[in-house]
Amino acid sequence: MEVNEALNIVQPQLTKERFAHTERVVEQAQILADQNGVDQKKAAVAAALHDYAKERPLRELRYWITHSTLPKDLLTFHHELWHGPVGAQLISSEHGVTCPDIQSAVYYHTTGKPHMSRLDMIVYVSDFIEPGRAFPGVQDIRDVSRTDLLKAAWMISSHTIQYLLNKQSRIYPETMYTYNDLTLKVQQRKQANSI
Ligand code: DGI
Ligand code: FE
Ligand code: FE
Repeated sequence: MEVNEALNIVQPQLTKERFAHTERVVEQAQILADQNGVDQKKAAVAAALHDYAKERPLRELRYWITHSTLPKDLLTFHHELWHGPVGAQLISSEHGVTCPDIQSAVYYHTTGKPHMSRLDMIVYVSDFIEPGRAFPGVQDIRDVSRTDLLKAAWMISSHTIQYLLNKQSRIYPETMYTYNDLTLKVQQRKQANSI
């Protein structure tokens, strides 16, 4: 699938604002793919599809989680977590996108997961740092992403957990596992470099 085809699939699913966010995530993902030796086209298609299910009604997202193999515990956590996993299913059932690498990047773009591929990290990071984002600290993460994808992903994971703790939100297990995995990888690399 070409990126323009992916964007054409997504556009009718999203508001103008959300589609503009998606286009910026695509551009950011192409830059990070180029810098990290990842297939640019694949990264662009995954980025284009990442929020495919974002604006489906909650009852529909709930329906797909209930009537599929998706983990049921999602339903006991914030509905913000639902659109990635459901989106990964819908791009396959509605548009035949079955590439496991793209599926994974869409599925895990909100929580991350342990042992993310470079493509997973590219979509996870691009979603957070695209130029429309104005979170406190985002500029630092943009700067780091230019040379260090792993560290940028770790900073995002850490930022997300701190943000959720500040709001006294519940943290989905996958979100915690991501933080633990990235923290270990960043620390192991630091140790290896200091030997
Ligand atoms: O879909 P986007 O808005 O572009 O971005 P996203 O899919 O990364 O969603 C980000 C939201 O998800 C953000 O408000 C933080 C929230 N989130 C991430 N992990 C968790 C979470 N919310 C809860 N309650 N628990 C989590 O573990
Ligand atoms: Fe999203
Ligand atoms: Fe997004």
